[in-house]
Amino acid sequence: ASGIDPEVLRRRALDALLAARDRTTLLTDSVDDGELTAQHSPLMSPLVWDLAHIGNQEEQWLLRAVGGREAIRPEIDGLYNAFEHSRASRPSLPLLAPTEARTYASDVRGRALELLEGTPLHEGGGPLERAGFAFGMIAQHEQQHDETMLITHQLRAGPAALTAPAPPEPVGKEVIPSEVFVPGGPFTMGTSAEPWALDNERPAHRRDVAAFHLDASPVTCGAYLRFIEDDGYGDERWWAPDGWAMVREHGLSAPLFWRREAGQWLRRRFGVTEPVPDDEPVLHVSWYEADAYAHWAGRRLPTEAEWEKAARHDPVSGRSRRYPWGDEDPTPERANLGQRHLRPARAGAYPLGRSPSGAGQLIGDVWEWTASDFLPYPGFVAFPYREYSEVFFGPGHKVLRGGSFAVGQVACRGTFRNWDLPVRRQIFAGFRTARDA
Ligand code: AVJ
Ligand code: FE
Repeated sequence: ASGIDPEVLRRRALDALLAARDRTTLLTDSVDDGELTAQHSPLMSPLVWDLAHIGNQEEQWLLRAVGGREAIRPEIDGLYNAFEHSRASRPSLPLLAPTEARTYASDVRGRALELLEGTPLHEGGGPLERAGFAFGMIAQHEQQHDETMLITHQLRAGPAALTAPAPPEPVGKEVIPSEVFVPGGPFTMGTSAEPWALDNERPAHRRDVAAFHLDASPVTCGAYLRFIEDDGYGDERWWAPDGWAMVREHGLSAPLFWRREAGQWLRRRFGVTEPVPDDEPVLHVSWYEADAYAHWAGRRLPTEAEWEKAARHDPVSGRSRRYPWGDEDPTPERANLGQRHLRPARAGAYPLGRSPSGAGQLIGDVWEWTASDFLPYPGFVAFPYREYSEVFFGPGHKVLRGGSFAVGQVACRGTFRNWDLPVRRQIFAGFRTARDA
């Protein structure tokens, strides 16, 4: 039981669905039809696939599963099933054309909003309806694809299609400590109360975590440059064997989108080339690069449990918060989320977002690689479909925490778990490091 008034949840679902659709529209209207159907990278779907897939998931879970409606276009389900076709193969499928995809997604949305208005969300309902779970899940799904589409925008060649104001600067002359101390002892990990928490965040359970130190901010580009300049990419000692193989095979020498020209490090960011900023969290590094940097620095990546304890545990009350700053939802003063800015804020920004341990920028800015494999919590139950989380559990995927500037706030919280392959670099991922106390 979430204890939240169903009418509040209905309003929240509406706001989250509308916010997601505003962003989806911008991401798909800011390039021409040729770019919507093109493949900008074999790692990504054409943008027009994401658009119709968003509509198709919404149709399946809201209109059909919750509403009991007939399929609008049953013949397209297979095209938009992520497990039937690899991303690389999607451009050659008979996909809906841009105009059809837009019409389909907005047709589904119109009916879904009617359904939201008419569906009882109280405790006595079924598991999809209760507390508006299916509506919250679908809003999260669209916001996750908005992040995926922003990755496609970052990978596309050509001049900028999107712009955004700079994120806030760190305030005053406050010197942030380089690391914070988190005392040892048990804490509550995961959640059984958050109404729209996804299956992999459940259930709440106790975890014992030994005392450790954690970087107060994500590792910056400037710090990462010292690793590069110390021949970090050329020194096998720092690398996991598969990471070293990746470095050799692809000749890696810096984060994705960086290059060195006339003695200066530059990066390409949404169609603009600019100097690498020293004190901004580093982005576009794989798990292997994060892990190698940590070893070079004489440190290690935090485990997922350490990350969550530093972010949520309140030593005064002994309970775990929804967010580092407390239980209140994110605001623009607390975290860099939702594509308001198209880059992370400098280390030390968002003082109002800090955790009781004193760590900053845990939520928003950059996804943070952890040392941990993506595994189920004790008592995990797949819901509502095995393909959301369960099929990805295992040593192949590493957990990322905290969300990036690109993810919407409904899909980001202290318990939210993301995962990816350790070789992936196109995602908006950075990291921070830890050490035993
Ligand atoms: C949780 C971000 C890994 O993008 O593959 C979207 C989210 N799942 N559609 C992904 C998701 C189904 C997922 N991640
Ligand atoms: Fe999806």
